[in-house]
Amino acid sequence: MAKNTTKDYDAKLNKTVFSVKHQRTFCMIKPDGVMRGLIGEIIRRIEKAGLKVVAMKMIIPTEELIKKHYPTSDEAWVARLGVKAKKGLEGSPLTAKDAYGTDNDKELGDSVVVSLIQYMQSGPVVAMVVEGIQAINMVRKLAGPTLPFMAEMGTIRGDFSVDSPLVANIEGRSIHNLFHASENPVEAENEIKLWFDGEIICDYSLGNDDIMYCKHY
Ligand code: IDP
Ligand code: MG
Repeated sequence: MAKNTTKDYDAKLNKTVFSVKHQRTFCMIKPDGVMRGLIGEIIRRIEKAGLKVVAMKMIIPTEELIKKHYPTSDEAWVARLGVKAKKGLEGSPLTAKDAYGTDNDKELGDSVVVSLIQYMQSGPVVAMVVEGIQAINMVRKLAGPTLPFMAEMGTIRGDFSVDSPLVANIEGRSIHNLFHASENPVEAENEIKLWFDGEIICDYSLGNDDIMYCKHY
């Protein structure tokens, strides 16, 4: 069996470092973010962290695109939305049945999906592909958790919203949380393919690369 040479090792290491440094994620400024004039503010935060926007466009998504983006035919995913909505009631005097007329996770998730489609078509969105070290986790960190009233200050959702499912679900609307970011590598890959299928994703260097990382891969 061939022995691993230092050269093989270096090549493997370079490849690994390359894939970490050039990880790509999908993110999107939702209609409330666009209509509140926060496009620049949100992109500024992405760039300030050292991440790079490598593709971008503004569109009003079709219902078909939204349904593909959110796996609305996946029962487990829909039920997870219901669980999240219930979590938002923790600490309030209301039960899920009081607030939503049901405590069934799937039924609750289904009503969230309907309002989510309306929300995502209420205006244009800015869809982006962002690249950089651990970009998926980094952009989620910049976004903050789903429910703005629980999101820390300093995050996009925490700084620009106080929305809570307690109010949103009773009003029959989606949580307005300004921004979407892929949660994991599988979501990132699917969402980039869905939103930028066949479109050019740009390859360029940032002026800070030399100072931040010293070495090019
Ligand atoms: P994420 O956007 O943080 O990844 P998901 O659980 O994937 O959160 O939910 C997708 C979107 O559905 C959320 O960003 C939010 O706009 C909406 N949403 C989530 N939970 C609720 C809810 O309880 N009520 C209304 N809308 C919700
Ligand atoms: Mg999600």
